[in-house]
Amino acid sequence: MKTLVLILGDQLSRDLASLDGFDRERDVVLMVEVADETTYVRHHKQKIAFILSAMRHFAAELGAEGLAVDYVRLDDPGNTGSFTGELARAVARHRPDRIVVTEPGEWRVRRMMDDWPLRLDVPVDIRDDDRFFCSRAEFNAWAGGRKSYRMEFFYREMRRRTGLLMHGDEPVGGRWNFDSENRKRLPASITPPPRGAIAPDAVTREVIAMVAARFADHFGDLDEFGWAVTRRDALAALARFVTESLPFFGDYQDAMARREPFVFHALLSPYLNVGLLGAREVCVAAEQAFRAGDVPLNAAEGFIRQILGWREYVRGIYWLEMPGYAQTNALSAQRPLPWFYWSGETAMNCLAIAIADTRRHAYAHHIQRLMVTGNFALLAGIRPAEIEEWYLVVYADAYDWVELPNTHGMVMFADGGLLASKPYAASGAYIDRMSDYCGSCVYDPRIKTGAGACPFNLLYWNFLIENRSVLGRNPRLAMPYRTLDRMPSQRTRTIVEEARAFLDDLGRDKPGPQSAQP
Ligand code: DLZ
Repeated sequence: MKTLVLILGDQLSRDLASLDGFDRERDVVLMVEVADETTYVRHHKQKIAFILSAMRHFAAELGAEGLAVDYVRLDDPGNTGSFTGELARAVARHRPDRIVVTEPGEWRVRRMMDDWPLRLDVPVDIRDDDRFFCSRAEFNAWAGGRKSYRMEFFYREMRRRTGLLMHGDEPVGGRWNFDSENRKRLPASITPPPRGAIAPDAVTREVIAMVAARFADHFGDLDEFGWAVTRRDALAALARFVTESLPFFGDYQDAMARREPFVFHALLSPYLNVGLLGAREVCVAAEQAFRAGDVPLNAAEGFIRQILGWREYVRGIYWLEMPGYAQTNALSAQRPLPWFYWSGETAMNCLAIAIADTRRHAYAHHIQRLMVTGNFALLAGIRPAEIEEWYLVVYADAYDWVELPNTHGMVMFADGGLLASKPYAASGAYIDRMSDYCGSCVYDPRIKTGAGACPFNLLYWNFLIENRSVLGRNPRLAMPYRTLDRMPSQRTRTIVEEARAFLDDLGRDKPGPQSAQP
């Protein structure tokens, strides 16, 4: 039986389920660069260059191993621009008895696959993506019957199941979670290691030139492209992270610094999400470094929790709750995304820095995403679908399965608390405590209202006031609501007035209603 194995751009793993049983004598791998995938949202230029270059390298590696690979480039004549169209052409070329594919990461593509057997007149075998610790069926079994889900309980279950950082039945160190030790500000005396950017090779340079020409009007710069595009280089990046950054990762996990866009973060998420690295090997590397005494427990645990806990948890929720999940809007947020998310032109220094970092690197670290760009979108009541698209566009690691729950649930609380127990709303004081951004800002986080007041302060209290009917009884917000209730009514009136004036002004920086994203 001749099999055509379709490998998608985020399935670049040699141990992919769809490659199981591949017959080198008969079978063919198909990989396709298609316009639909490069433009269904207007991805950051670096994201496109990263994926296409990694795809080309992966195809070459399979070819060098002796597998027959049919690779369609974006500018190949006759390229139909879609997965379905390219599969139809490949079926005509190869006349396979069946198509095998690993289930995709996105609901959108999964729906597309439902049509393939009929459209292509070939049976299609869609295999589970077993590159995750927790299968979709296992997650559904865990979630079954719960009204809301909590990452912490899922994470403990996963620690028990995998034995990672376990001592028998007990968590190593006697606690499951060391988050409270991971909130230090970055002192001036500590300099994180340089990023370890990888110089683009000839293949990557060719892709970069093509992306620069074809996607010139997409957001983002290509100049500092430094991503690994092969498994070998991704493994080297992992090794480098474990020795140079992981020892400090825990302490400074939440820190933000003007001149340090990466602090001690791993920058491994793009590699994990396209399959150049596996979740298990990454967690095992962190655990081994801890057990060897090279890395403190708060660092190893904090890092492993992101992958074994959070990453698996959001994927489980995505597949469990889609497609309805994307439609909810618990806080009825309706404001359009301010233009400065694309231009970076805002007087709020923290936002300007996070957006500039994003433009340069197709990357911002977790706390910039959650507590700066995300916190602002939450407090300003940005329409969830607009900020979700922004996150999907701008980050090299963003795919719907991981971006949507993180933004819709964790950042925007648009699911009403299904995924997280409270909205991550914070005033300017939080940003000031965790960063060096505020010192050079025109706004002052210590000023609550009036001239120079940090907009995050106004918006924070205004957010609590405006959303009282939904959030007022949330036990995790009891303290801020008590503080609010003790405020003199004149003060709350001033806050609301000034917050509204600020929000009304936000739309004015946008060049025009239908203006394309840059
Ligand atoms: C994100 C992306 C881009 C930009 N381009 C391609 C492509 O040309 N070919 C491809 O196979 N995959 C691409 N991808 C990744 C897909 O969008 C991703 O595989 C699906 O969204 C399923 O998760």
